[in-house]
Amino acid sequence: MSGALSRSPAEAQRAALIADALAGLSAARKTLPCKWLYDAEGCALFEAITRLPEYYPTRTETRILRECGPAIADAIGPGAAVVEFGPGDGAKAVLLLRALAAPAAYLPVDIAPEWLDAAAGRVASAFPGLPVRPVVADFAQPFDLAGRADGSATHLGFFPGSTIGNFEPEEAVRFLRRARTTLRAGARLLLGADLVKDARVLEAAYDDAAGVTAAFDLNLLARLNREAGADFDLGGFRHAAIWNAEKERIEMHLVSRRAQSVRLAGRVFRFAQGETIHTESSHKYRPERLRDMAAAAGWRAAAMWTDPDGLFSVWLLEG
Ligand code: AVI
Repeated sequence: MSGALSRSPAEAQRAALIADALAGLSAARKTLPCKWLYDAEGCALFEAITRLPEYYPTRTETRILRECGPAIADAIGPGAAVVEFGPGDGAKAVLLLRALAAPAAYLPVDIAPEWLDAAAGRVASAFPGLPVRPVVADFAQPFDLAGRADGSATHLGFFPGSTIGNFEPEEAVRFLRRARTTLRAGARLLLGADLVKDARVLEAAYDDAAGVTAAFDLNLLARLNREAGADFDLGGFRHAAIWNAEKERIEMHLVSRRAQSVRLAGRVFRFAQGETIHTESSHKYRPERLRDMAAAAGWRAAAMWTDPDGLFSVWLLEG
């Protein structure tokens, strides 16, 4: 058997992290994929971010789901099987399922079994008797609901949190197109998307006064030290959140405080003072752009709900 085939999931994950780091740090503009921000420490820091005063998306979307719940439920109707892409701790699913009339089932989809267990457990205890069928899959890649699908119910995809904003726009369209195929005929999708707003509000949301987002970003270097044997000096980098007005996205960067070299997997990477590693993009959308993206993926925007300040949007798309 070859080495690759006999790898444990943890070894395969470490190899993928190293491969991505070597590719990203070799690029003319250094970058690291944002999915690597979420190890156990990163997930805990992200949970803390969602409670920060500056980070408005989570509490605003929660408010929309709560206050517009009856209108959302009316638009969706009874008997939908809810398929949630990346359920986190299942808290938003509980809100949605509570609003909906007679949901048929709950199918959380995630690559990480620990997230699935948390979401499935929370929903199962809030709704005894509701069929809960976790699906282990990477929802950023094509997958099939297969045996988990509910033959009699129509599927309602649920993709809250503006996670769609972490995709490049072309990737977002590909995701939306695949979701239509996965959810099958008659599908609908309830999608949370953050809206374009004042750059100062956005930069504060991604560079909070308590430094939690900075710790979340810098944890990526700590992770590379822990898991990839790199020798990043964490004190040699600082976090920055920059509004890119042309691309309408907040970018997180780790900025090198001085000229320095870092070793990783036998390679040496040189940083000039002020050079950055781009670690995440969080795209913000104008309603018309989101509607066009949905249409490019074959969806029709049936309804949109927002908060009184127009910070965040929740969309019902029909296939
Ligand atoms: C997960 N995702 C939607 C968050 C966002 O707002 O783009 C990740 C995040 N990064 C920094 N703060 C929050």
